[in-house]
Amino acid sequence: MEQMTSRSNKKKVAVVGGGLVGALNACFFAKRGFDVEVFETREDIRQAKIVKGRSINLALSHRGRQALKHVGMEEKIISQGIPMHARMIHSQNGKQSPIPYGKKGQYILSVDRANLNKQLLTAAETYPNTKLNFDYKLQDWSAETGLMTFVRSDGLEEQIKADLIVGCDGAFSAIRKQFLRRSRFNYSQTYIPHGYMELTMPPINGEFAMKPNYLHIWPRNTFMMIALPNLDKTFTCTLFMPFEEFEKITTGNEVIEFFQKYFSDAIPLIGVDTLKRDYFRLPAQAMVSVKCTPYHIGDKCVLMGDAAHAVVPFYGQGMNAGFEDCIVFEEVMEQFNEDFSAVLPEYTRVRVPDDHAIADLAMYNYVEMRAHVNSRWFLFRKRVDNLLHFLMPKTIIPLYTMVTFTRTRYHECVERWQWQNKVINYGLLVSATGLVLGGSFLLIKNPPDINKLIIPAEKMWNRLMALRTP
Ligand code: FAD
Ligand code: EGO
Repeated sequence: MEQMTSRSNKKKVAVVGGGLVGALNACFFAKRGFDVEVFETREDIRQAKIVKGRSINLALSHRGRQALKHVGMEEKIISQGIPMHARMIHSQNGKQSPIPYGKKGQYILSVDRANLNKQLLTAAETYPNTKLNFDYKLQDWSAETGLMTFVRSDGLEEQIKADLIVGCDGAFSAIRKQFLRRSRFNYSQTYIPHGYMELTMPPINGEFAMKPNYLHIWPRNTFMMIALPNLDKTFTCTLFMPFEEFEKITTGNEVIEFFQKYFSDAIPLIGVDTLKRDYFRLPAQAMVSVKCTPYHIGDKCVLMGDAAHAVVPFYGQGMNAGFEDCIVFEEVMEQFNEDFSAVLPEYTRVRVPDDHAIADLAMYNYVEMRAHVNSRWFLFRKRVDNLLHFLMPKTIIPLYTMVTFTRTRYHECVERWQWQNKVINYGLLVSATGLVLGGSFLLIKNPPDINKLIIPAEKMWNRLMALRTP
């Protein structure tokens, strides 16, 4: 057994998973002076020769940015992101309509996942009290002793102990397996019927094929496609549809036929040959929603990011929520003087309602979008949202705005949204009542000539009678 080498009298924190949340969390713990070690299954992506074929990008918004700011990384990441000031809605006939996200400074950023991950790992490494270990796959750990067992690709096993284990190992977390064996641990996971596939839209004549500073959306009810811009002037298109539908398409010509029907404007932009090829490069990927509680075991272990709450990607909040987890943990650490036996239960208490709320909101968007949202409805809904906000800026704030551009606790966004809906419904009721009363008042003030009403009624009666055949 190997004890993590002590570089100070500070406690030792093992961060399991060197993905987005793990790498950021290492910075947070290192900044507080802990002895931090990160353990990541994969090789160091900064040295990886085989660059993965797909360049997936993500929408970074306010919550994620605030977390990056805490560790001094905001400016650097922003400078490598592409602002998206509005959605661009693509109608079936090819028409494009922009709908701004909000006021001028309100935009989301398209960032490259691999680049973000690399930058965060490098930032973590600059702290002298941090060590990164790649090719370390957590196999098992003991909730009693805190002893972790890692396997390496050469088959060797290593056992390591830490004062605190931070599980940031993603939606299929190995750390979470020990939680599942315990009493009073609640867990649910749901695979949705949709899968997703990423397709690259290359530049045309060295320029972006579409306007770059937008989140491009093709809402077609159950078939949805989005595109986010990349620094290399490509777009990454993500096609969402039921696995059943993915399976129906088996030849290149069927791909084109399908796109012809639903996303015809994208065919010349992606290119017929590229489309025929890329569609079959990788099978559609699954999406899972995971909710659980509590997030901790005693003073030993805590889950963050997708390990605690995988959400479906229909709000663009998964990473943002995971990054915000790090801020919330930091705040609780401050409040309870880094006493893990108090910090961990408090973290569960404050964070679970918010992570569960965003998991529900993301699932709600999925259900709503696949059921009724085509391009007309999308435009109508967002225009109504923007109009109501313009008329009553203090009272009505669109839900998407609260979630994306503020740090209002997710569960409060939901409560506030429900309250606003009541206000709007009350407003509609009052207007409708007003119309009826106003109409009645006008009728009383200017009573119509009774004969003008009776004569047409009589005529109608006679006609009806004439229709009667004995
Ligand atoms: P991960 O990124 O999954 O990282 C987990 C890490 O742990 C990995 O590096 C893995 O190798 C490692 N690991 C796993 N098991 C072990 C083990 N046993 N031992 C050691 N290491 C291990 N979020 C947004 O905010 N905006 C978006 O626009 C957005 N778009 C998305 C689109 C799609 C199609 C999908 C699927 C997700 C999207 N998300 C988005 C969500 C986002 O990808 C995740 O929330 C985010 O990656 C979570 O980070 P994480 O570090 O918790 O997990
Ligand atoms: C009526 C109209 C009801 C992710 C519109 C609901 C999500 C939902 C996947 C967009 C933006 C970042 C995203 C909006 C709605 C990312 C997002 C939205 C998608 C799909 C996404 C919006 C990556 C839902 N944000 N969003 O308001 O622009 O509205 F279309 Cl499929």
